[in-house]
Amino acid sequence: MNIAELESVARSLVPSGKGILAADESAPTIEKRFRSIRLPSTEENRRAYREVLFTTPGASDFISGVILFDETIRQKASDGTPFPVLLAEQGIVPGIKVDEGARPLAGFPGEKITEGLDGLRGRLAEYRELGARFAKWRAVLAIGEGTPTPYCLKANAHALARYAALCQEEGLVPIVEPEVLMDGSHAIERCEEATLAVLSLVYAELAAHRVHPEGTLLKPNMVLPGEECPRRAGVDEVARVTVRTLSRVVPPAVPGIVFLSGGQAPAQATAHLNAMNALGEHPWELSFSFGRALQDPVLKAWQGRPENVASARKAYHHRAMLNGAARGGKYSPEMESAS
Ligand code: 5MM
Repeated sequence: MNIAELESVARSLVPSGKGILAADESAPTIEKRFRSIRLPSTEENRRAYREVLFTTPGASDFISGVILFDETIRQKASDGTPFPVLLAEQGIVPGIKVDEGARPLAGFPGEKITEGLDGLRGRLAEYRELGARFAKWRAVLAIGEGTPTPYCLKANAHALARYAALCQEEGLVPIVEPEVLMDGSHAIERCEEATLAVLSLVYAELAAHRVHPEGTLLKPNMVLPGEECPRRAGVDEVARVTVRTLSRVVPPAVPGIVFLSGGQAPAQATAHLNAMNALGEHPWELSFSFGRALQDPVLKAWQGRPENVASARKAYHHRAMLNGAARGGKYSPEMESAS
């Protein structure tokens, strides 16, 4: 394991003013996204869409890395350049989603365990050959009656740590993503409790698996009330509670925390990130690894039509720029309408 390289790649993913684009939608997820613009999910449409994102001029001013899916890391731009090469040429670090999805956890109705550990060592070696320098594995925790159970938390924390140790052995920086979902009517306090519980277990397991914290990144949910909770939380409350939760469990040795957006509206996710950074200095960089919050406006603008590529690129660049500003607490909602 080359510790110096792992640390340097991890730090290069969280420089000031930049964050990560999560473009690692698996086949069912991209199909769902394309359905919203009535576009069939063919291999060529998926390739063309990713090409729009990866060839946006100036995106590298705000984007440090891109998470790819297995199909995407093997695809090429129209001029024949492999996507990982195209990104690396712009100074954007290519990454790869290596989990194989969350499936029902046997014996625990309504709960899920993320699969993909079998054969992972070999897949990681291949992804490194293809140009990936970091990886991502997502665990999904739902808040419900009696859930998440301690067993579900432990099983997912264990899998995340086994994945992270294998990544570091293969020279890939693991992004560790335990996502407490926003679905439901729970109060923000329950999200805080569940987030604290999962992160405590994740860091205990990472230490037990001898994972080197300086060569990792954390991708957590922000602490939010459930989507259907009648008591909404203000931007400042979300920022304060999220930072408080993280400061209780995430070691300062971790270089960066790159939030997922989890279904928040794009401007809301940006405002929350901004408010956290505006609170002052933190032990870790607070950044983004957004999927929907970066891409929703792009898909709407693109609609699968070549004549819309310029406006799709504009939408992506704008969203990336706003999140880049939020990295330093310099975003304001008025910037949304400025082009
Ligand atoms: C981009 O979506 C990713 C892939 O999801 P599936 O494995 O379900 O297809 C997803 O892991 C994403 O990286 C995170 O959930 C963050 O995305 P959001 O949209 O929540 O920011």
